[in-house]
Amino acid sequence: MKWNEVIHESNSGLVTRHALDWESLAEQILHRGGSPEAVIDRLMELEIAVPSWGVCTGGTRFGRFPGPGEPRNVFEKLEDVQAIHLLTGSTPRVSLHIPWDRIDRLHDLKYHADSLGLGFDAVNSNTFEDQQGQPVSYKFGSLSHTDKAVRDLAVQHNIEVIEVGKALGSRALSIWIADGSSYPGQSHFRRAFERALDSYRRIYEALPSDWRVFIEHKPFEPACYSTVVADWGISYVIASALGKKAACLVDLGHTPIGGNVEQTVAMLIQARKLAGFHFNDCKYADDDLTAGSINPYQLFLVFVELVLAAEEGVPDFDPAYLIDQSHNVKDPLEDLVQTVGNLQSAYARALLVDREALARYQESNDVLMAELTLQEAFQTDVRPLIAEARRRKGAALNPLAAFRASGYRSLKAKERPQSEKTSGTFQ
Ligand SMILES: [Mn+2]
Repeated sequence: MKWNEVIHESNSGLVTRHALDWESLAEQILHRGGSPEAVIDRLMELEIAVPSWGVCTGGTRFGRFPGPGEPRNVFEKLEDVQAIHLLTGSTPRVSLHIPWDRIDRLHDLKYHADSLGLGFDAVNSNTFEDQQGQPVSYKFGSLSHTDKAVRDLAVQHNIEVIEVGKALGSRALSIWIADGSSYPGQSHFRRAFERALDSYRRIYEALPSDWRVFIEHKPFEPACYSTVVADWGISYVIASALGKKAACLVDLGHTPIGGNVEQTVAMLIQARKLAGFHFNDCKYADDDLTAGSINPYQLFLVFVELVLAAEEGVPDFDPAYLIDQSHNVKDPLEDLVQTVGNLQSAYARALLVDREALARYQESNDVLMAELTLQEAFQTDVRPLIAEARRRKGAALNPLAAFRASGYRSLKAKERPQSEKTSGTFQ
């Protein structure tokens, strides 16, 4: 696929209209006392990692309906991530999942990624399902299991994942443990926590000095009654106990309904323990829907906290932006392109907030004007702004239109007959 030609062709039909829209928006921003060029510069720096499992169709508890042309191995997954990157200009790295992406030829994989212009973000371990031939089972937990042999296996797996990441140039390990209990009485909360912390410590010791480890919390699922790392308080306790290389990852679907995610983000920034994000959206539970599809205002408010922290120069503030979604009914690539657009849009709107005015209204307790200051930015149609940022990076003015016009999916449907089980599906 000659993406340069596809993008050029698509952009040439849109650029005249775009120039008018961009000029009008830039004028509007200037009139409000903002700097359109400063916003564009920041927006062009936004980098989001695509999870390798995201380019495949996800599944639900009820079933999975794979689409045509899905990648059959990690090499093909990288091709798809490259397509998203060239169209959106914002996804230069992929986040692998071991064992779903396990291969022996790591050198070849690194070479393949280099040739596609891609790098590797956080590597993900998996101790939530048993692998073939595994000597002991994760059925009743992994890092917190009552049996030391199971804990040893889970620790060893994480160390192996670090080794994979080192060979590929990753600099972070992301751990989600599924440990927990489904019924009251099943687990001794404090002892399970102590065992988990001890396992985390052993993994932490194996971490290279320039690496970080992301501790992800989740209130339920697969365990239904309790999880060992249920909320950001527990993940903060773990990250603090481990040390400077450990921090807390916020998956936007892992806050109970009604929870204030943006405040959690602000508090983790304040504590110097925000590792980054798993972006997605939800309506009822951990739905892993397209980021910004259900609650775009919340996504905007999260980005407002990030913009404020960056502007205030908070020390150690370097959040990783990762997507964690399950694409069940949309084409996974289209969904990811849409997701990146929604993230660019939330970020652009947050950058448009008049921070001086907001601070002034907060100090004088002018509640209405403080809220309106946020809403003025949120209600701005930033589509010309993000299109302009993409255009300047050589990406598509309208990435979804360019993708559909490319014929990529039908080409891949021919190239990738689904004779084998697609690896890396997400439940
Ligand atoms: Mn996640």
